[in-house]
Amino acid sequence: MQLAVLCAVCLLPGGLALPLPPEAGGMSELQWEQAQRYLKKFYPYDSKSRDVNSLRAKLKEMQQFFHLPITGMLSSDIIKIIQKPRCGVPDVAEYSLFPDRPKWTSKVVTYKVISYTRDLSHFKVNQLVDKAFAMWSKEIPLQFKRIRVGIADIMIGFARGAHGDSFPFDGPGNTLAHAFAPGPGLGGDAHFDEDERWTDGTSIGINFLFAVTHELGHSLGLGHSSDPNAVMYPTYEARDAKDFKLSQDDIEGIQKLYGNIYDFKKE
Ligand SMILES: [Ca+2]
Ligand SMILES: [Zn+2]
Ligand SMILES: [Zn+2]
Repeated sequence: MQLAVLCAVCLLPGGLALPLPPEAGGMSELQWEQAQRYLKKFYPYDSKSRDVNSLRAKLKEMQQFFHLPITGMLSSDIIKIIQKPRCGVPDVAEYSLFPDRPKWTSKVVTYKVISYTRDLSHFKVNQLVDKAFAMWSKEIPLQFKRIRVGIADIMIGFARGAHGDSFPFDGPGNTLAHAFAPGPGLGGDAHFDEDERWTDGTSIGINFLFAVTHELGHSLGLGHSSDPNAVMYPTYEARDAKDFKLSQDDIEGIQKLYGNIYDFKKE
């Protein structure tokens, strides 16, 4: 599938206090272990540069993504990023490895909400999902249609822990959601961690509109953006709900895949 292959958790032999490698940058053992797990999960592809030290290469990739000095060593800046809640999709999209970036080829793409959160009413979830789709469809010649029965291209749902796709959620915090790039089966589907506290912006928690707009970007074929203003930025930051909209970077990305809606209308 288009989502990353998650690696098994890497554990050091218990009780054996190994000296930390220079890449640990003088951080604590706990932080170094946290960083290793994070790098393996969100930077899963081994770089072509046969760097024997793949963790150093991954650290460099991460530093490049987040516009940090590229040292290949752990730093407090990285620790700060690691501790933020975020999307479960890696920062190096798998599709960028293939010449054919997956996208929907039909003009109408169907979607369906298959399970709900206890935190918001069904009505509210449906309304916010519609709103998120509208934000994307405004920019591209693609229509989205909600269906109530049968299998939709994009199946949207909430689940906790293991939920049938080999990318189990991790309890409150950390990974908030993930989605699959366009394709059959799981392709296009978007999953939200029911162990988060979801909100429509009227209370404390993770703003569902922000999260679903981001995940639908993946469902349409976008990877993560390193532009902090982009909806497709990988970490979650509470934003002003009133001004929430796609950034220029998101719009350019999605139009690169599907073209501009105005060009389409002229035809
Ligand atoms: Ca979580
Ligand atoms: Zn994401
Ligand atoms: Zn899932």
